[in-house]
Amino acid sequence: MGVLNVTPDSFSDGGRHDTFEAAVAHGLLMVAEGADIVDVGGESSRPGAEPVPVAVELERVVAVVEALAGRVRISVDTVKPEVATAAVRAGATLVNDVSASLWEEAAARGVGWVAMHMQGAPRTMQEDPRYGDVCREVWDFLLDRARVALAAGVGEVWVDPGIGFGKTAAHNLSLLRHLPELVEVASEAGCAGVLVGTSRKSFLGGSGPDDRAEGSLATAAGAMVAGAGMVRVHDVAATVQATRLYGPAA
Ligand code: HH2
Repeated sequence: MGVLNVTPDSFSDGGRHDTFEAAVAHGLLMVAEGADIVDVGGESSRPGAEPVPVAVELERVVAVVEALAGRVRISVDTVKPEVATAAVRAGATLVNDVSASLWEEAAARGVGWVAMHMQGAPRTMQEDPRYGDVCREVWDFLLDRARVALAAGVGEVWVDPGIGFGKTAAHNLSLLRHLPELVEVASEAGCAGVLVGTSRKSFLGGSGPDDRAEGSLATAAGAMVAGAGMVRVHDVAATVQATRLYGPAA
C-alpha cells in the first residue's frame, strides 16, 4: 500500500502532492513502482494535527480517487463517513480508518475496511501514552472491532496495530515484536490480514522523516516475515523488492 497524502501538513510528504496534478502523478509513479493499493488521504493524523473540515477533505480527495481508480486499487484514509462514502462512489474499494469506527459505511457500500488502533486523538495522543499490557489491549480492541464489522457484513476486514498512534517507541517495538500473535488471532477471527504502517515514523530515529528509509524498510520486511499481509509505505520501489523476498506471495 503506497501512501498518497493530498495535504499541506502530513509529517513526511505534506505539501509534496497537494495539488491534483502532483497527487495523480505521484499515485501513478507508485503504481509503476509496483504498489497494489494507493491510499489517498486528505487529513493528516500526525501527532498534534488539527482536524480538517469535511468540505476541505472532500475537495482534496475525491477527484484524485476518481483519476486513479481505473489504474490501481484505491483505499481512502479517512475517519469521516461522508468522505468514505464519497471516495467509494469515486472508485475506492477499501476504507482505511484510523478511528476504527466506519464499519457501517464499509458494510453498506460493500467495500473492505481497515480497523486501526489509536489511543486518544492525534492532537494529544503522544503526550503520555500508557498501557498495562500494550499487546493485549491492542489485540483485544482490534479483535472486538473485527468481530463487530464481520457480523455487520463487512466482507474484508484488515486490522492494524497503529504504530505511533498513542504509543511510545517501546510500545511500538513491543507490538512489532509480538506481531505473529496478532497475525494468528486475526486469521482465526476471519480477518483478511494484518496491515502495518511504520514508514518514516519518528520511533525509527534519524534526523527527520527523509532520514528513515533504512528503518522503514527494515520494519516493513520484519512485519512481512511476521506474517503481515500488507505494509503501508511511502517508498514503494524499495519495499516492493523486499516484498518479493518476504511478502505474502513470496
Ligand atoms: N499511519 C498514518 C496514516 N494512516 N493508516 C493505517 N492503517 N496505519 C498507519 O500506520 C497509518 C495510517 C500516518 O502516516 P502518514 O499518512 O504518512 O502521515 P499523516 O498522518 O501526517 O498524513
